[in-house]
Amino acid sequence: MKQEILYYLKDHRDSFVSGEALSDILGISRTAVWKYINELKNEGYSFEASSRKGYRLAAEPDRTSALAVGYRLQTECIGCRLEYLPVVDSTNSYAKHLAAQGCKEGTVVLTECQTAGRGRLGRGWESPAGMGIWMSIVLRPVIAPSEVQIITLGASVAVVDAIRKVYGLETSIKWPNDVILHGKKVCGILTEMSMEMDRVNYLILGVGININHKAEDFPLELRDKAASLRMESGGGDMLPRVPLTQEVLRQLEHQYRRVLAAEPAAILEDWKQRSLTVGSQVSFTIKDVRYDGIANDITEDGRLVVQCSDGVERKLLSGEISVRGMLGYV
Ligand code: BT5
Repeated sequence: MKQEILYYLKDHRDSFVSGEALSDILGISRTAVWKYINELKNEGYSFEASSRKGYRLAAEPDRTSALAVGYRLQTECIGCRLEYLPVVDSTNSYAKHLAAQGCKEGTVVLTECQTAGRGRLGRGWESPAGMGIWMSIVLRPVIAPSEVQIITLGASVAVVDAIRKVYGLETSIKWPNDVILHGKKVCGILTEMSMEMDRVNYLILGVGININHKAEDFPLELRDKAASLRMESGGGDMLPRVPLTQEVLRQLEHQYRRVLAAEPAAILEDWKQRSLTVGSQVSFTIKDVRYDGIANDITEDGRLVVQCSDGVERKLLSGEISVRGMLGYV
């Protein structure tokens, strides 16, 4: 009911709505209306209130709560259930727990702050309170485990497109799926799966986007390679996180539909267009031997195809090797 009150006031934010009207429309008592309004106030919403005219929504907190993100989200699958936790160890771990209990496909776990955010290969992910979007999505695609990589590639395309649409910033993808702005990492994606023999049980797609950090909000050792979208767009006002969260979910739904419709070529094409790595000179090391070459393609299973200077074409699997661009962090 709290949600209905909030959404009604959001839909009518240009006018006052009386407590009586709200109680009639929603079929609850005026005391109940007052109680929910107070709950919303405690969550950071503020209202203009007049005993004659009623309530008008004055300001909303920039919090990636289920209430805020769910408003006019207009997706069918991704975001059908939104779970919001003010603090959590890792949204991926929490989502895994929900998935193992059988939650619906498209369930999204959102938080303000992760105390043990995770990167790939046991690495950590800095996720300070209120600075970014830290969320995980539960998917149950009917595909083989070997096909899962295309979902991660599609997710990085979704993030780039959402950032462009909401903030007008042009980010790029560094193989396999880091999102980069001006040479610094602004987003990382962690896909984890539970599988049985030849089918995927569930997949957890974890997305971390740095939005409002200042340089000093990053640990020293990350400052030369990590940044937030605000820092890289002039460091002005805080960027609102809710519209971007919503747009990422919409774009993810679009990409996920393409996966289910077996359109990997379209996703790969989009990925390549947004990629900094394909077309670049790269170097990598296998068993202490360094190789140089030009990255010229990506395969459906996410391998980077490199034409090496020794004349051999090598297909690199992410997770095994780290590729460095010759010109900084690309
Ligand atoms: C990633 O790993 O880039 C995947 C990050 C996924 C984070 C999301 S947040 C929601 C969900 N829940 C989770 O627990 N995780 C997911 P990787 O490529 O391994 O990058 C990790 C490395 O990036 C670290 O070792 C640091 O060097 C660096 N790093 C850590 N925090 C960072 C940040 N906030 N921004 C940029 N770089 C960071």
